[in-house]
Amino acid sequence: MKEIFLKDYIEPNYLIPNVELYINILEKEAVVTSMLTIVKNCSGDTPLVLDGKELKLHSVLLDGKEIFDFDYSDDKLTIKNLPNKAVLTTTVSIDPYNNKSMEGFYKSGNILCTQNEAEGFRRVTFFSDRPDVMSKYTITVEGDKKVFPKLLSNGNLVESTPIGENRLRNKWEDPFAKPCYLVAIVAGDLESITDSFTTKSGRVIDLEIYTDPGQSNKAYHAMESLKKSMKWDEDTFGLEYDLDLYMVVAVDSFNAGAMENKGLNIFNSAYVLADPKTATDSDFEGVEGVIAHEYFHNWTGNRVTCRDWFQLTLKEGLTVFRDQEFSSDKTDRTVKRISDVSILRSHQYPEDKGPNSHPIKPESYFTIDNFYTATVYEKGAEVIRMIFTLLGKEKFRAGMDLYFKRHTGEAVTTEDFVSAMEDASGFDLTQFKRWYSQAGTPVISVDSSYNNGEFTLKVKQEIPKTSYNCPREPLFFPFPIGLYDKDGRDLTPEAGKNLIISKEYEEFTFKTENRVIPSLAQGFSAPIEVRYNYSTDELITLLTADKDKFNKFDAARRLTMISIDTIIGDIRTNRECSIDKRIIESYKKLLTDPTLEKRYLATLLYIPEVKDIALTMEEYDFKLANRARNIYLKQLATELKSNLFRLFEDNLAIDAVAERSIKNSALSILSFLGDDIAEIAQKQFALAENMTDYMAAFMSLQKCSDTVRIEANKSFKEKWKDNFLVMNKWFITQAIRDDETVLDDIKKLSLDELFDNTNPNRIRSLFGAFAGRNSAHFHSEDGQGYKFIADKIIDIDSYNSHVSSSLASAFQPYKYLGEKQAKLMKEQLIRISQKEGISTGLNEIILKTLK
Ligand code: HT7
Ligand code: ZN
Repeated sequence: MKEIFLKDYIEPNYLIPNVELYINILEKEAVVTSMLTIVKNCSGDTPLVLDGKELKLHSVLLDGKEIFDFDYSDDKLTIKNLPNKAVLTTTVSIDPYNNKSMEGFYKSGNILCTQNEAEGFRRVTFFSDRPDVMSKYTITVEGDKKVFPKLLSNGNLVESTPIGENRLRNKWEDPFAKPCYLVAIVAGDLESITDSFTTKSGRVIDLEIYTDPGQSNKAYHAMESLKKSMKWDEDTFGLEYDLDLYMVVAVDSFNAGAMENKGLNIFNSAYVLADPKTATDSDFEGVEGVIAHEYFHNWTGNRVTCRDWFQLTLKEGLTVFRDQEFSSDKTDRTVKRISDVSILRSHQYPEDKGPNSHPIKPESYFTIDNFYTATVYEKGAEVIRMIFTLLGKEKFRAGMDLYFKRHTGEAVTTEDFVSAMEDASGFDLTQFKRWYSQAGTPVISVDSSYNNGEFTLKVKQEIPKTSYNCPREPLFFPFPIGLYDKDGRDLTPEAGKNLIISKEYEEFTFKTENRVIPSLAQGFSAPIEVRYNYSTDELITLLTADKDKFNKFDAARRLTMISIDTIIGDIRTNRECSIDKRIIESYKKLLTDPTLEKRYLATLLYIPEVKDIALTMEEYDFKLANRARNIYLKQLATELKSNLFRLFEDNLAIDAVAERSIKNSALSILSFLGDDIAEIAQKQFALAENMTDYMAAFMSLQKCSDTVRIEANKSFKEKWKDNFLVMNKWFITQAIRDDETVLDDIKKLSLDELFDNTNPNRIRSLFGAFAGRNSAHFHSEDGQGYKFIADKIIDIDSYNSHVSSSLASAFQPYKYLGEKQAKLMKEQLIRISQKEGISTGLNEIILKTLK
């Protein structure tokens, strides 16, 4: 394993301004001929070293003449004594049909497609596989026209030629230079829907979405989302699409969500196909968000790309920020913010406490595949959001304009981005830049005092020690606050709205007539953990009165966590458990408050995941966390039963997102009453005309007695067995069931004819959901959960290291487990590490976890 360091970056020794690629798809292999224009970019007689993985080399030609003086070993092709400029032609064979890694050129169902980010292109042909080598590509794809009537690549189709009776050859040209990770090739019998978008300068862009035959009628929502994204990027950032054609292809086998290849996005079908019968409201939002994200990459990622992979957050953090803003504008800003922060808290915060903690811009890696993380993406987006908050909307926009003016067509660094922001705004971001190089979730402990008409907040910031070795200097971030009196009157002074924290310890004093209640870091102003010793009454006041809707939600979250924490204490000391009556009463008021938006009210009915609770414990005890959660939710459901039933019934009549959201949130809490809800859930399950209601009812039926549950399981499977995406939901539901028998069921399901252990979506739905979302049973006391997942990781790693490595993140809590659980987990970690031939990516995760 070789560690790669940012400090070792050097410019490429050779540039490749032009690439001509011929891909000839045959029955058993594809033959790839590439003609690279190579230009020396260094002095001396440095050899040319190209990357190439699992390529069967046929020939190497230099300026048209075959040469033999080269070396192809350890995934590198080395050629010495090159002139300053030459055309290098290589011909290789690759086998897309048996490429289960899903990197490079591979088969998904009946479609052949590529996934080249981060380092897949080296599996297609010999190339300098790094993002700062930018080339103009002409790509010709040839194949049997019956099997592959559609042959697609980046840019514009410039020639389409029948070859004899059976074959077709399509030539594509992309006028914009790009790194090789953005190259895409697709071949298949594809159906499509088409549309167009007229840009602000009047150019007409053809839009095409391709799917498997019979599926394209589910792509209309994706198409609408694409057009909305194009318009939003023009309106918000002045960014116009630059090619004449934008294509999206949906495939069922894909390692991630989607890929932003220039002009030819390739998507996991889960983020393209959606109709109300088969997709939930949340799936619809997922499609809109991912379509937007990949489209926005056209500028933040493609036209301005990363100099090296350490800069990944340059494109990912910024593009996530952009897609979050888009979705906020298109849906409900507060609800979206709460959902984004919840993802950050339940994925990125644990990552920061775990073995793979890293700053948004790491300084070293063994394989970059392990850094497509919540830290680089979601925390990266929070860092951009802080710049946005600090600079304000206009200056942020000026910074973006300057960034594109300076860097379009270049491969740049995060420093280049921050410099553009500073230069355009005059805002000094020197200290702020520490966010790029420091890991860990800062803990902001706030204390308050009241004396002689002065309310003082004492703010202390601590950067925790993490598994990543880096400085822990004070950070600079916005910290807007509100102040409320005990009756909920808003007394926020103007000065409170623009507070900034920059030191380890700071005090802020406000003149108030009485002691007040602070609402801190409003809007979740920074990716920090705010600690303040609120009393239950203070939180209830904020829950009732806080005008900052994020912090109003956060008051509900804090009250829930306090209730569960109290129950944990009660269980530990054998006391009777009960939820504070004041909390119940305040919920009753909320549930009947007509001024609250329904979707927002649904977020206030906050249900934490078991791991969110365990994370607050010094030593993670998932079983106890699960027990306390169940007790809490059952009591909440009992106390609020009539209110929740009323809420459920009052929202039955209108079939719209908001009504479905509040109705099903009520049902979800009521489901902790077990068979009491069987009747209403069965009715909804039988009559539902949309997947949102159907799934909500199905999930609730999982909590009923076995006969009711098994009946629902059978009926679901029978109805949807032929729908790949809907069946993923069924597998997830089975995997996250809270029951001692769940692992035995999962073992049986892994042999089910509908299960395919080479399909990443299926793996994530069954094994990933069990390991990541069924904490109570994955961490079972007999260690069988660990053993089962370890077996799967070992097996999957032999063909798909991306999926095996991400499954291995389930072992992240290792260092926080009690002695007995830790010993059981360690046995499995060691077993994996000792397996011969495990991938570099998996090895990196396991060794870091064991450290
Ligand atoms: N930029 C894309 C990253 C991606 C990826 C990374 C590793 C392995 C497979 C992958 N598929 C797509 C996705 C995005 O952020 O838009
Ligand atoms: Zn992205």
